[in-house]
Amino acid sequence: MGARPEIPQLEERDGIGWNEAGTGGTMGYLAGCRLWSLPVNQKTLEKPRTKVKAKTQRPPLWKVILLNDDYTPREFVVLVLKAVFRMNESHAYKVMITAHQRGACVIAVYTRDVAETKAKEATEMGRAKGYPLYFTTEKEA
Ligand code: TYC
Repeated sequence: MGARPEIPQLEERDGIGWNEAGTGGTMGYLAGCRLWSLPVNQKTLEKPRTKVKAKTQRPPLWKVILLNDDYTPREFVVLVLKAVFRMNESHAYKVMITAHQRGACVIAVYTRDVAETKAKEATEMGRAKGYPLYFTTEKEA
């Protein structure tokens, strides 16, 4: 014979009360007496046991990458970086020279939509002048 299960503490012993603490089910009480109990899956009155956690997921970020080429004038690359990526002169120059020396340079990260739009816009500025200037995007690891 196992020990009788302990009657859980009631919030309300007079009148019909509900108790769920540690029971794994719901029990009904009247004047301190247990009238019935329901297993978890038959409960008709149920309070959420856990707080709903609001998950605010950040969108993944995408890199915009500037590729070097042999034809686009340096000043033009700087002009595009300033216009499309809102860089100041010295930052734009540093980015341009990094791409020039290393072959490519990550310019900035944005949401996918913004990254793709800016890369297209910047590439198009070069194309309009007949330059092979190219900006691409890549999902951040
Ligand atoms: N390499 C080019 C030149 O010497 C300049 C340049 C720099 C072009 C960076 C593209 O992403 C680039 N005129």
